[in-house]
Amino acid sequence: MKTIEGQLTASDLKFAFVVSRFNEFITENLLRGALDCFFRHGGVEEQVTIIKVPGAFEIPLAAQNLALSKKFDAVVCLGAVIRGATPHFDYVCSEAAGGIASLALKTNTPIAFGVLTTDTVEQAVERAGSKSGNKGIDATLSAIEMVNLLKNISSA
Ligand code: INI
Repeated sequence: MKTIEGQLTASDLKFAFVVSRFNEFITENLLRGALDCFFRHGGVEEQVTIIKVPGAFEIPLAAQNLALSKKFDAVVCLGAVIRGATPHFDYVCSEAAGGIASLALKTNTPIAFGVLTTDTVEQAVERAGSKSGNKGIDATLSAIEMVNLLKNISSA
């Protein structure tokens, strides 16, 4: 019997972090958590590229170009979509989530979903470095694991 898993080590990995400016007071904290996670798992600054986009709706296009460039081992997508009074929220969420999910399969590249979709600002704050953790950390950890997992699968 054989089990294949991915190690949680980022040394030698090149990562791109796509961050939306919309709700920047939240996304800055997601990025802070994501970078801290990357460095604490052995990643180095020279291997990090940060890409800023206007809003979560624009994340998939930027992530697609990064993945297709083949210059990065993984792309971590960070954003915060907070429900307002109109259905705009639903369109932005579905474009961001659907776009990011299909990209990983289309480009065969680990693309992590660190986009908060919340009903309130408070819920977003809770998930960006306060009482419910930091989704930027979770997304980065899963990307690190997936990069190593894919390497292990191809060398199995
Ligand atoms: N973009 C976000 O990242 N979060 C939001 O909460 C949000 N809301 O609520 O409107 C949002 N809208 C902007 C959108 O992502 C695009 O940038 C815009 O529609 C231009 O294409």
